[in-house]
Amino acid sequence: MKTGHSFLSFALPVRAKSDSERDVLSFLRPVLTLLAILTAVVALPAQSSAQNFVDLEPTPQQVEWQNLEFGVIVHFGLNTYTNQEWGSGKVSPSVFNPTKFDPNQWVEAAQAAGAKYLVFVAKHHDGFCLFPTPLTNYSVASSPWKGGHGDVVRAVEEACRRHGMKFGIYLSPWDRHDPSYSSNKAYDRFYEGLMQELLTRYGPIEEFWLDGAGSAGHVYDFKAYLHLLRVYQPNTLVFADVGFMKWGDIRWVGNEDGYAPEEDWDVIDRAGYLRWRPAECDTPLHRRHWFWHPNDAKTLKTVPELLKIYDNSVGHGAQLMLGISPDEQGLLPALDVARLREFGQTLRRIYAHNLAPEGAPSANVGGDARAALDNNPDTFWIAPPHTYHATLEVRFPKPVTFDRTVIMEWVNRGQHVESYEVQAWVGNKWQTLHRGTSIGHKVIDVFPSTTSSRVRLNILTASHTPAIREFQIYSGHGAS
Ligand code: FUL
Repeated sequence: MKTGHSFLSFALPVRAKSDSERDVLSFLRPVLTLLAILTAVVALPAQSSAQNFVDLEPTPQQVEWQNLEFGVIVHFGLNTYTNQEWGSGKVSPSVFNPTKFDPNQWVEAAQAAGAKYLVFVAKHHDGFCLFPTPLTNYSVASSPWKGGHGDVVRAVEEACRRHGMKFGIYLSPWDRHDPSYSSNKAYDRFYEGLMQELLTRYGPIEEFWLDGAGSAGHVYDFKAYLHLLRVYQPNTLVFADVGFMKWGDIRWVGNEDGYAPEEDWDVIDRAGYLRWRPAECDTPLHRRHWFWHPNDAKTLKTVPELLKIYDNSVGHGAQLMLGISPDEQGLLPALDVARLREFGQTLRRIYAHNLAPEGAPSANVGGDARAALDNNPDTFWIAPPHTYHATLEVRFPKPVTFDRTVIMEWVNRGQHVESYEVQAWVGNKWQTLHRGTSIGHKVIDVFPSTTSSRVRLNILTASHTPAIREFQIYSGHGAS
């Protein structure tokens, strides 16, 4: 705009010396002015709103959240007592009466599996609130549990804090009970009221879940919801699925199977503008069941199934969110607890012994390559400046046998690796064990068991100087 103003001030003060000149000038002045404006516009410095993929970086909150890798979501409410997944909103709160309610047991079971955060469903689609609120009678306060004086959200939150587990909340926008739902504006005020209570009563909220199911055709005032959220909980990350994606800091991976694609980018294009939106893979521990159902042991996922899910979610740079569901007593079933423990034990066994620290970077690797081999994700190796291809070779004093690698990119300044190979020196040449695309927060690559004293991460292409937190080498053989 500055350029434009200087052009105008040059063009306008043209003075005439005679009447004829004045006539010509009075005719020309508007033409000159128009010309000046056009020239100014054309001469404007190119102000582009285009963004470059390589410039996109996560917020500190996103970095912290991505480091958690694995969380659980807990569904517990009226559906638990009615063998339902989507409650009608017409079930009486009188059915809610857990006799052995113990959220410590849920948290301990989730931690035994390795989960680092827990999102609790404070209101599902049936509209029943698991916390007391003056805004509706459809809540635990109208149930016989604790004579109507209980607060499930509070008890879960306290159990999480006690065990050092991060705590999050799911508050379904779709509401099949509250009469205000038929009016967009009235419902907005109701939903905001519930949000305000949840955001101000229960301490720091790690993640706020916006589930889009059932909401087709309803218009929500997300701008106001998010405003409220940022006022009371500026560090909370919003999960948002299909319809609400614009409002999310975290995106739905697009299925409930726990699978992220092998090529998984944290930056996505939302109709012309780029945003850092890491994916969360939500999937229930029981096939297709988020709530507890009687006689449901046959849907319980096996350890090999869970390991496959882990490899395809956490192992593809995304977050795993496993759904767990307490029964009508308020306890996770013993079989579920045992399965979670077994899953966690197997993970710990596979990743117990990282071989990389036993080796040393070969002399031709630039930078502090040991930082990627020290089993410490808080340190990282940066390839020499302006290199877009780099190799990190590890040499072992004697051959090691391994069948998987874990690679972590330092994403604080962006996700840059676009293609890479894991290779081993076998029979006097480099043999490619795995060829991949994106790395991001973490990738797990599994391949046939290999023995070698030289292993390398060969970064074929990076959009910016690559930075690697960890290049870990394991023999998980037989563990799964
Ligand atoms: C879905 C819901 O419809 C399911 O009932 C469950 O809550 C799952 C986590 O999200 O969209």
